[in-house]
Amino acid sequence: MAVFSRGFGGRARESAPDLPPGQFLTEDFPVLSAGPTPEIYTAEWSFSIRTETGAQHTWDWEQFRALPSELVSTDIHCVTRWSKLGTSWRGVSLDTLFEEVESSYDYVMAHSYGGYTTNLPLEDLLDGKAWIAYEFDGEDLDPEHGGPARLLVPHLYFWKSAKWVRGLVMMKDDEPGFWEQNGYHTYGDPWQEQRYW
Ligand SMILES: Nc1nc2c(c(=O)[nH]1)N[C@H]1C(S)=C(S)[C@@H](COP(=O)(O)O)O[C@H]1N2
Ligand SMILES: [Mo]
Repeated sequence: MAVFSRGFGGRARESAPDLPPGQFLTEDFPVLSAGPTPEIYTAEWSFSIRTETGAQHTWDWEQFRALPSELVSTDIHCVTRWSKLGTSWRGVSLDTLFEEVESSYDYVMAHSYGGYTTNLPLEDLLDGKAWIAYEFDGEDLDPEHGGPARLLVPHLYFWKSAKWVRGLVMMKDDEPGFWEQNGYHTYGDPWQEQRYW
């Protein structure tokens, strides 16, 4: 069998069982943004979850940072074929944030400062699968990587991990976000190679 290596100085899949099909390892941390990095001051930052009743649960930075946080060590997989293994983050579990939220809807649209959106099933945000992350490698999250805080949903392609996230809106039906309207798969499971539709 041919041993191949391509892009990002990566190693081929054979040497890394943690690598989903078609992905290549990278040691650095590429920045992928559809627009400019927004300037967000934590004094003006807030995160909210809005439900079908119009109820809005909002946390300012102080309230958010007072919530229990978790250290998360995880692999991340970008649809442009780079993967990074064993990344380390700190964030607040979506389980913690949803403790206060009552909704019968099954889907979520994540909204970011700057206008980016991405859609997810609610169940992919719960049960220890997703965080609002504010540290990477023990440091405040860089603005380029979504600081002060971003969504982290590592079991799906990384476009689902909305940088500069400012809120979630509950949806009755699945509706496409920014990349999903532009050809990316509605769900985006890297192990199924759900890249595009
Ligand atoms: N707000 C916002 N979030 C975003 C994006 C974006 O353009 N804007 N790009 C997505 C894509 S396609 C990827 S691969 C990751 C990249 O995150 P990184 O720049 O920290 O590597 O962020 C995702 N979240
Ligand atoms: Mo991406």
